[in-house]
Amino acid sequence: MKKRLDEKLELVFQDVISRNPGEGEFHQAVREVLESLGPVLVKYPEFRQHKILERICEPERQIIFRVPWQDDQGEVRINRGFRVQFNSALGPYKGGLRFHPSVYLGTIKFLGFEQIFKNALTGMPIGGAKGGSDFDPKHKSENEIMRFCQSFMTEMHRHLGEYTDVPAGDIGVGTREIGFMFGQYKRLTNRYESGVLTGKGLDWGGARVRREATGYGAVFFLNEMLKSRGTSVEGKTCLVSGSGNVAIYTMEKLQQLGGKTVACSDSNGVIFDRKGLDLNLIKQIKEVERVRISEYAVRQKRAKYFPNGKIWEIPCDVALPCATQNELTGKDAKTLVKNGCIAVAEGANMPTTSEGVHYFLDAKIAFAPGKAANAGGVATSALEMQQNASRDAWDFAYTETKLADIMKQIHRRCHDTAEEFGTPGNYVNGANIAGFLKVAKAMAALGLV
Ligand code: NDP
Ligand code: 2IT
Repeated sequence: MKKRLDEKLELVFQDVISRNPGEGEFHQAVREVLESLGPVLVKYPEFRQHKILERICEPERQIIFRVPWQDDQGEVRINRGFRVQFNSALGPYKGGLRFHPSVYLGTIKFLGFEQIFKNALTGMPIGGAKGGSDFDPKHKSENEIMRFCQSFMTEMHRHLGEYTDVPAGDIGVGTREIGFMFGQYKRLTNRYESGVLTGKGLDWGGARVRREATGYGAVFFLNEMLKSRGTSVEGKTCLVSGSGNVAIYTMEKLQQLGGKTVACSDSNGVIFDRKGLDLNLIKQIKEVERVRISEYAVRQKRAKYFPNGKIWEIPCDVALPCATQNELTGKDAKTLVKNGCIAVAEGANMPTTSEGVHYFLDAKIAFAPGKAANAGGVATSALEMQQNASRDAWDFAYTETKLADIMKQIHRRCHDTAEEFGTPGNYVNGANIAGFLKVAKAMAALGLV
């Protein structure tokens, strides 16, 4: 059930609803942060005077633009592009680009809002932003993807820069798309400005471990959380939803640490392999051939494919939702806990509905919210910016050690902050409060801007 907000926070929330009508996910993300902040405003009354909350809920800049392109038949197509530059108190705007037909302004605002606190939690100098388009990359040829990316960047380039705004990937945007956009940015600006995008290929300014970072980071966080409860990933049976970038490298790190993933999914269905999924086969299907996950059951006979199946009904010790927002409901949370699940780490952004989150918190299982658990991706993006700025390229082991350290620190920060504010073990409060405090203090110091 929803937590009550105190009167002043309720007013802030109602104002957000009336200023941003119809943007349900954005309201949800704001409410979830506000629910944690009551005790913070008691301790720091100056934040009220500076109207930090009202300011933090209003993006610094929102850009919406037309993206015209031509398909392979010569037909003109029109999509809508977005970049919401939410907060730059800690550094240049930073956050991914999502290409998915469901994208509208409310999606980008919710993701940009989450990104502010996530980026603050990493301890790196990066502000919060998000962008994307309602373009559907499915069933498009490589040439169509390239033409779309070029058109998208033709408008967006004027708003970017290594000191201004640095996008990366998200759903539907990986190294291939970042390459097409980087090529167009370079052409338009006549600058080889590596630091303007992250998630680049290793041959042209990319950083080792960025591809793996979000998934690896989520498992590092999960393991820290389990260790603080006297156990670890080793020997655990795991569910990982999705089968994209985050899901694949979540499964890889789980496997390296002795966990067994028995199921993953895509938007069409669920794959179940009781002996543990064959990661090489998944990579072949998703990264090389770029086809549907149902193909796994065609090639691995012992596996079962459930079209439209519900992954959260499979018994597990640990669940990692790594696909999309609100994919794990209150009912799913109940089923998971009933089946013995002891920990949930969100690889995706806001994959658990607010009912689900409250259910997990009340059940006192270990629950890691996305803004903490999936921060390894953007943290490694910041490491990529660092390498670009010094024209350096670190090796895999060194970079992975840095990522592991960062995730450990984020865990510690969330853990200790939850305790300090009277809710030990509540990583939702820990992450919201620790992230908020860092940004709020910087905003107060920078004056009324
Ligand atoms: P990908 O595009 O690589 O993969 C997305 C996966 O999620 C696919 O399996 C996709 O299935 C599934 N999916 C997407 N939308 C839906 C939907 N509406 N319903 C059901 N399944 C869906 O994206 P990523 O792995 O990069 O991103 C996954 C999540 O992780 C997102 O929430 C993203 O915001 C978050 N994230 C990503 C980071 C990164 O570095 N990439 C960093 C931090 C968070 P299908 O192919 O059928 O669409
Ligand atoms: O949600 C996220 O943190 C991302 N998609 C990654 C952002 C980034 O800039 O690396």
